[in-house]
Amino acid sequence: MTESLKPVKVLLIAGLDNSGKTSIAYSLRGTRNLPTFCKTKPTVRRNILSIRAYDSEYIIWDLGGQAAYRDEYLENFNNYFKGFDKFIYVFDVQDIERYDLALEYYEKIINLLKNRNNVSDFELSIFLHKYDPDLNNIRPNITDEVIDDLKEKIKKIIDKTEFFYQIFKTSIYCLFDKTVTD
Ligand SMILES: Nc1nc2c(ncn2[C@@H]2O[C@H](COP(=O)(O)OP(=O)(O)O)[C@@H](O)[C@H]2O)c(=O)[nH]1
Ligand SMILES: [Mg+2]
Repeated sequence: MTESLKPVKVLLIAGLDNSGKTSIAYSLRGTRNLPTFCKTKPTVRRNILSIRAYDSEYIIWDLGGQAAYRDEYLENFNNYFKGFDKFIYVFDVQDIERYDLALEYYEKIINLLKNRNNVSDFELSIFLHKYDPDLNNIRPNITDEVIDDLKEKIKKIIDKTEFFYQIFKTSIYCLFDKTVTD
């Protein structure tokens, strides 16, 4: 009997440098321990992780976010943005000074994707990342209004009626959950 081929799902993660892409990739892989997070260095070009879970194989392409790489991806867009099932774009909510730059990069990617015929071949998720549980205390300047304003700007770039996507608040610091049950 021949073993049936396992489906492969490809996830592509992009965003500015330091937005948390590599940490998210490790979290998705389940390597969520402290030494792993302490080891993350700026990603050189791209980082590829492979994960086997249940009866599928997942490949995560983590695209390095520094300016030189961003330019390279946009210039040779079709070499990098091809054959993926899910695209995750990461905004660092704690990096208010670079919201505009992050939006600009996001818009450029979306416009290039829109110019293709197969825009609906994949799912799009947007992560408002570093939305840590104690964000209100550690960064009181990041108010609900600031986040809402960012969300509005994201929605203006591409409307959900044109292409469906979801926006999530994410953080790597949610590993331990404590809920009263009794
Ligand atoms: N506060 C906070 N820091 C994070 C979070 N995720 C990643 N970081 C930190 O952000 C920095 C950049 O992370 P990294 O994954 O290398 O970002 P990348 O350049 O986008 O791959 C590191 O110091 C991480 O520890 C998060 O959810 N909350
Ligand atoms: Mg990285």
